[in-house]
Amino acid sequence: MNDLAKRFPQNPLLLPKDIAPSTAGLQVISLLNPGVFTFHDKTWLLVRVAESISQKEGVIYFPLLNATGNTEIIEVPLNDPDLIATDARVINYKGLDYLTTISHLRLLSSDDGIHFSEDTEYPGLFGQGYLERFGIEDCRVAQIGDTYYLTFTAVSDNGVGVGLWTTRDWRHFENKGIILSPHNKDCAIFEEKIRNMLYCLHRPSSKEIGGNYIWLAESGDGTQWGNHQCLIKTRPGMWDSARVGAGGAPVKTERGWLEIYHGANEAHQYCLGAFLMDLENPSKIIARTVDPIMAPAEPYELSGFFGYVVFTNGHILNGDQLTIYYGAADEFVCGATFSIKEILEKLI
Ligand code: MAN
Repeated sequence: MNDLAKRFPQNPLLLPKDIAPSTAGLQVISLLNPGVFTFHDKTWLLVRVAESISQKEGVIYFPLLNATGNTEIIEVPLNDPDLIATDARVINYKGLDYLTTISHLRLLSSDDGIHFSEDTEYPGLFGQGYLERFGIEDCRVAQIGDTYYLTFTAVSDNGVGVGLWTTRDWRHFENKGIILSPHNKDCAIFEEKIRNMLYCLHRPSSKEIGGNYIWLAESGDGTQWGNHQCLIKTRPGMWDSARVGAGGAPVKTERGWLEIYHGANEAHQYCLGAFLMDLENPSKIIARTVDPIMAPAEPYELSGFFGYVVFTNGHILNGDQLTIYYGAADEFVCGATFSIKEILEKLI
């Protein structure tokens, strides 16, 4: 492979058929973009499970949580003139946007980092209330002391924002509500305070002036975020020309905070790159990779629910080795390792 990632030979590690649907009648369409953490000496994945019902010819379904918290499936004929269905992920019906799947998060653990399984003592996490009617997605997990911060994408007809839950034991959760209002996603909290403040990367989007850029914010308590600064922009004509967004928690290195991020071009092709922030002042960018450090290449990355995608939002650090877990083609969960040294060599 012509990039820096050493993919696991066992890839894909998890396929949709490996996970049981959350409710009878639903079907798991894809498994993707896991949050990653260690707990009780095991590696854990908080996997995004996207569900719908089996596709039927001539119609399209869109699932959502109704007022009683149950999943309801709306069915629209494909030839309905009010339907725009050109993207496998999102549709527009009668002028409003919907998702074609609804996501929740499932906990899986492993002793070897390769074979993952569920434990009934740790049930899945589901969207709650009207701000999560279209599901919760792409959760980053940051551990600070003995508290885990879960920042995820909360989707509803009101918009796409960032929700926060905290936990210490993965059985009891505190729901802190929406911490970054729409349109915002890809929120990764630094796992260490800097000058007694918490920091996060996040990705607000602006439809008119501006774009899909990575921002930095700081907070005293993890719920109220301020002092927002714009850090990383899209680059015209390059692989990250249309959108950029943070991956997992920044990694502390002797040269600075290292962040693996995703970038996509106008054709919605997702690759990974890296940038480096100053250790004392993370709003200062020291360097950014020119070429992707990982680009879709394997069959399971090139074709699936939404092909030509590698997307990570979690990793495990062990000395120089960074093991990322990633969503491939928006359908499978995979693993790969990087050498931190090799990434830093590209950051000059
Ligand atoms: C984009 C994609 C989808 C996701 C929606 C809402 O369209 O990332 O996978 O479901 O945004 O977050």
